[in-house]
Amino acid sequence: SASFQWSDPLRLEDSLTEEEILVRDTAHSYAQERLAPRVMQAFREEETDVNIFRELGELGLLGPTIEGYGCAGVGYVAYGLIAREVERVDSGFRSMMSVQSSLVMHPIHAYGTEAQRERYLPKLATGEWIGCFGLTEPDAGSDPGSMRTCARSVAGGYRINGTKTWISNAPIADVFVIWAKTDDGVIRGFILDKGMSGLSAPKIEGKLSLRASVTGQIVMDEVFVTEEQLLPNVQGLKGPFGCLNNARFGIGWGALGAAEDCWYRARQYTLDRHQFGRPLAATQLVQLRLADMQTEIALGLAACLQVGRLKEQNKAAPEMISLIKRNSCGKALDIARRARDMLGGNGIHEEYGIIRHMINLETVNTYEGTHDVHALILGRAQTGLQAFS
Ligand code: TGC
Ligand code: FAD
Repeated sequence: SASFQWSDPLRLEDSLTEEEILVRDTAHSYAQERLAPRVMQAFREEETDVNIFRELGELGLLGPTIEGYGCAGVGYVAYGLIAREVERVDSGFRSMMSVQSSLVMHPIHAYGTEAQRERYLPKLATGEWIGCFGLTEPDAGSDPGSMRTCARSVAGGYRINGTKTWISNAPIADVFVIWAKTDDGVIRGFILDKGMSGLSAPKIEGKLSLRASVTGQIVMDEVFVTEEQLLPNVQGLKGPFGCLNNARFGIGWGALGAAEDCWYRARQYTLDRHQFGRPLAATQLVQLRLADMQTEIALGLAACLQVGRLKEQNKAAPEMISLIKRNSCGKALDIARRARDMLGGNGIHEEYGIIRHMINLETVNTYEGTHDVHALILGRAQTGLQAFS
């Protein structure tokens, strides 16, 4: 007869292939055995351990959906499962990974020349090189089309000027995929290498969220690049948005991994903690909250799986990805706040992890398109009316 498992109420497991389960288990073991013991220190001290890229690379977890160039060539559901396992430990670790895979390796693979692919992808796949993605600017966040960074045509190539801000991995990056307007005002992608004259990536200090993942600016002062550094096969905003489609998809899965960690911890804590002579979990209010968490996570994951399967058939529209990114982030943030409350005073202590997830999820709900921007994308798609401007 049909059985019910509280932690997998809709039997997601039964919808996964053997390969996906293997990838998921690899990511789970790595995250729990190697990342979890490091996370408290990384968050408290704002330490970004570059070895994490190498470790992820060794396990084939970087750029995993790419075929060849040292990459694993698995499907998008497997990619989502990796994000979920890594973010179960910390959103910052998932951020480091998803920028490398979706925002750096993907555009080089999708829009680059064969020479660019061969030069960059193998070293990014092993984690020997670290990548970052520069779209956001001080005056262009939700509206990247208003970017000011420009690539002026000069003899033998381009001179790039501008400042990108809030860039994950930038201070430790070897490879910078940046977006700039050429003389005709069209947005184009360029690959910059660390050490180029006029290129710097100062760290942004004072971040109280996502502290395990370093964030910086990319300052470009007359940086000269040759034509070989231009990504030739895309023009316009669909270049960066094509990358964001993959990264946002991964965040849809990842945020729910963080939510699951909060839920499991709240469940265990309320089973163990007695007040008024009985476990907190024996109270109706606590059971209501646990049921709400379980329901939102199960429904959210089912939606991610559905979009993942469509993505594997090339049938995932960007709006579907907006729907899961927005839903997962918003719900995960609510779950983290609720779980924090259920642990009482202990809920604010680093030992229990929940407040860290909660603070991290504030960023996750904002980057890659804010919760409200994704609502506007969905609103436009159902009304035909553009509400951004
Ligand atoms: P809009 O008119 O909608 O579109 C302009 C052109 O782009 C195309 N396009 C897409 N193509 C592929 N996939 C998508 N998702 C696309 N969305 C739009 C569109 O077809 C059009 O093409 P064409 O050929 O007709 O020109 O553009 P808009 O200027 O009105 O945009 C509005 C809006 C709000 C949808 C968009 O700008 C937006 O999504 N804003 C949010 C910005 C954002 O997500 N930034 C993310 C920065 S990267 C980051 O946060 C990384 S953190 C990662 C980590 O650390 O883990
Ligand atoms: P704004 O666009 O100024 O938005 C502020 C508020 O206004 C939001 O609530 C927003 O929803 C709302 N708003 C904006 N427009 C509208 C509208 N038309 N109608 C109604 N409300 C609106 N970017 C990169 O390019 N690469 C990275 O690697 C990267 N990493 C990041 C890491 C961190 C830790 C953070 C915090 C951000 C990162 N970002 C990165 C930037 C991120 O994508 C932006 O912060 C995000 O897109 C929002 O832009 P903004 O911060 O300028 O906010």
